[in-house]
Amino acid sequence: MTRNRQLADWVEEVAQLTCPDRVHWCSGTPAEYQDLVAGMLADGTLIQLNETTHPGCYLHRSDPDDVARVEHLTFVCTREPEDAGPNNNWMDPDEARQRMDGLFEGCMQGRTMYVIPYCMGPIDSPLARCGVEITDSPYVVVNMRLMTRMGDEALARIEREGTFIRGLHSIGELDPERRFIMHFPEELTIRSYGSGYGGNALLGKKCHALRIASYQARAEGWLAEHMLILGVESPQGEVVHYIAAAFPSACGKTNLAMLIPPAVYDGWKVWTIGDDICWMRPGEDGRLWAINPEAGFFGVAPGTGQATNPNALAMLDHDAIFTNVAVTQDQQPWWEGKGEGQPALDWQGRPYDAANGPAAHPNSRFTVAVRQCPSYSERAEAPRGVPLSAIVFGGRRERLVPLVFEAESWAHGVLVGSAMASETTAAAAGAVGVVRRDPMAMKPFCGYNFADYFGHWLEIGKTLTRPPAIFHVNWFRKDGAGRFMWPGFGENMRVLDWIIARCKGEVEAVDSPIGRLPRAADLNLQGLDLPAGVLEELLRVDQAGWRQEVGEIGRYLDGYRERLPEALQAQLKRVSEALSA
Ligand code: GTP
Ligand code: SPV
Ligand code: MN
Repeated sequence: MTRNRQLADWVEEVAQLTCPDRVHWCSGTPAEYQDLVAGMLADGTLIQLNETTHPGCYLHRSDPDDVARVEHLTFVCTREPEDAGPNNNWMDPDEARQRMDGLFEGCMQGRTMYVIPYCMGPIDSPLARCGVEITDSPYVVVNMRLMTRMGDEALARIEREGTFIRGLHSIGELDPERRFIMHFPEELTIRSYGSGYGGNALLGKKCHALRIASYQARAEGWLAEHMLILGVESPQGEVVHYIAAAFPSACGKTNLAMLIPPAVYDGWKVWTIGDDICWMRPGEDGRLWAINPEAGFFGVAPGTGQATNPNALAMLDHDAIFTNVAVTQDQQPWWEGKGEGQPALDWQGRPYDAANGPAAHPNSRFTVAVRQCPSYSERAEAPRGVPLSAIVFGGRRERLVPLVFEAESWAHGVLVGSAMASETTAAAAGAVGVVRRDPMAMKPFCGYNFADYFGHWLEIGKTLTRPPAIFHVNWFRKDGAGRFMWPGFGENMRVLDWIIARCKGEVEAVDSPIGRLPRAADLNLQGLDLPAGVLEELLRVDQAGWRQEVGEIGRYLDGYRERLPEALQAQLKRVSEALSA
């Protein structure tokens, strides 16, 4: 229970609507977690994994029709459709509320209603924000405990501050025909019905920390972004350089955040601050300061192996929840790319048969507390955050886009971010591998009109006297045979090295119409066997290809019409003219 009147009244109101058998206020204690786990083991919601190799680890198999975010069922409900923008699905807030009331009516009969107070960000950080999620899913509760600072401490902060985001969730019937993820940014509320999966159901993550937070951030002068945060420490023991990077879903944030440098970088260390979401605010010193609002990882399992992300593997052998992975004969979790073991049962619990497709669902995930990551940095707990040296944008682009280039200015960097495109992945329901525009990796996550969002980015830049430099990377170029041309993963350290050298003013760069590229000799390729000509190709600016690309970017941005900031149009014109010269 609580002494905050608004919260008490809202919980009462929701209970009246949804008619649960019981109401449980979550304390966030280990004992509560264990009780919930025991209940879910008993009713089959969770399956115990091998207690010798994976103590405290459980498997959840979701409904086969509920395995990813559903962008076509996700809405931003502002009074004016233009405030949600062409980048969002829009519904009139009154209509949306009525529809959701209809779905939620009596939906928790026979179930327990859990009230989850949570804090996004270090509990004593001025940049942190609180929310309360009401849900009928104990699986959501245990995930929220790993993913956020959840329970009594968060409730105490809510009672001190008096403000919180309201999120109401029910798994409903898990029927895709009765599924909606609704956001009401003007009322700071979220309503999600009919899915128990990831960003649809763990409302602190995409719904609160991105869609609602981006809307709040605009009003309050900060940014809520789909970015990892890492720190790079060199053997010289100078300051740690912090970098935030935005890549679309399943495009490499978790992997980059936990990078282990290759052998030639002896003595270098990459620290993990966050792997998915970054809240950043201009500091009094004119720099941009960032926090990770999350306390856990909800990471893509497939592709996580000893050769790609050993830090992730190391944190997954105890106290983790796996969703939709396969299991081995001896009940160990398994997925494609793990590099050891064999699947016995697939993600649906069927005996593994290659004819049924991959053993683990391509969007199967692990949930684990950040503190279990070997590269996790204590600086992630700093209330004021970490100062950023660089911001990096990137996507999956088989062709055209070079390995790395640098924007000439903050405003040009905003164009580079707004012009991002990437091949779609299994993180959202729908076709995979289709190139789509995904500005700043926020297409599914911006809670307002992208035109206003680009304008807000430009405004933030004006307040920074020491802005981070902005870069674009692409780890995903392919050759004629469909093989990745760049080895990626730990080897991406070589690109980070160049980025930091640029930030420190230690190396020159080559100007091009799209931005500044490395001189081939400035990328450290020692110990790397790149076939002849590959580096040249990765650093080449294909003028004709880019003229076409910039034409497409122009047509995309034209969709935002007169709301599009003039400064962005001017940047586009400048690049377009340079390409035609
Ligand atoms: P979300 O959690 O959905 O936001 O994804 P993410 O951006 O954190 O992506 P993640 O790091 O989980 O990577 C997704 C997939 O891309 C995995 O299968 C990785 O193995 C693969 N991947 C990550 N980094 C690289 C890279 O540098 N090169 C290549 N070729 N693949 C990569
Ligand atoms: C993403 O899709 O970007 C994720 C996974 O991080 S989910 O939490 O499901 O949104
Ligand atoms: Mn993500």
